[in-house]
Amino acid sequence: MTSSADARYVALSGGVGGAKLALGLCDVLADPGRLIVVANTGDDFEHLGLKVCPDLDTLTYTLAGLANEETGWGRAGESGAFMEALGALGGETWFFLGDKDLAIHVERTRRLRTGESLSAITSDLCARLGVPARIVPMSDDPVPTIVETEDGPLAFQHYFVRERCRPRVLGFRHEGAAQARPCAAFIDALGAPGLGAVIVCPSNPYISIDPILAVPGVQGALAACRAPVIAVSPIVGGKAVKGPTAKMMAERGIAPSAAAIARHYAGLIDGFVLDEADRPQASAIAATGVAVEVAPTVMTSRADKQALARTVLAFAGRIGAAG
Ligand code: FO1
Repeated sequence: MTSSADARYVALSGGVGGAKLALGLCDVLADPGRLIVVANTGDDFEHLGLKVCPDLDTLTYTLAGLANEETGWGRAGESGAFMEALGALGGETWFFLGDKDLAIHVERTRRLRTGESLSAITSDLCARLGVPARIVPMSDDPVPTIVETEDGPLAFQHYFVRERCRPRVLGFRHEGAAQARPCAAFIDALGAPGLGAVIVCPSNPYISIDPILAVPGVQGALAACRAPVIAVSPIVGGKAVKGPTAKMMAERGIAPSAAAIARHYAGLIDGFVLDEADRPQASAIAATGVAVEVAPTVMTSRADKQALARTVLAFAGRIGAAG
């Protein structure tokens, strides 16, 4: 384990919550080029003939300083002329594609059709937009998340946006996972010397992190990697900081808590960061053999993001030094 300024870091992330910590990491690392952010692509879908990759784009816009800070997804200063015109023609408007945002879907789709890989396209678009870290999709192969609900199976964005997470969730499927290969840059980073930590961002474990773990080879590479794997709880005070994590847990018979998140990641993580509000759960989590850090985890300001990033890096350094 390398605790010096030249350590490399891998972060596993979904969209909005994960991107906040990734931004904090970029801010506090001496060289953000040493951070590789692995994005969930289970949310990806084809819509209006375009390949849409919401978590990749949320990470890209956030790290490029272009994100819409109100929604967390999409671009700042966005307009909706395309959606309005589409609606007037009777087209599908349940999924909002802003006028500026449209460009990334059109350009990615065009390049995918020429045979370029999603990871190569992402690297190039990130460089063009000035993203300081490396962002890679978990896989170049499609692994769409299917949400099994009381209304039947739903494609992820149909569940999440069109149905507003209303149907009760029975489970999740990661379609195509068995045939998928992880991105080479991701697996190489886990095996590379000088890895300081793997950080599981405070994203939804079911729909953002589990799809990454479902890609064959990922869990083995995480188990083999010598750096500490540290997760940050997306649940604070029994509620999700954002999104349907708590609702999904309750629907699956799991009382939403930071401790339940730590249990979900049992066997994968060496360290767990939970919020001050959940301090009473710390000793029970520590008793399972996982190192525990209690810290403010709600990231409202830029300073909050940087503070949590510093906490996670220092925690990783201590675990690494002890191991
Ligand atoms: N989320 C919404 O709730 N409504 C939308 O219309 C919507 C459009 C959208 C367009 C591009 C994009 O990159 C993300 C978008 N999101 C939208 C967010 C996205 O559906 C989810 O936040 C993620 O998939 C969950 O991480």
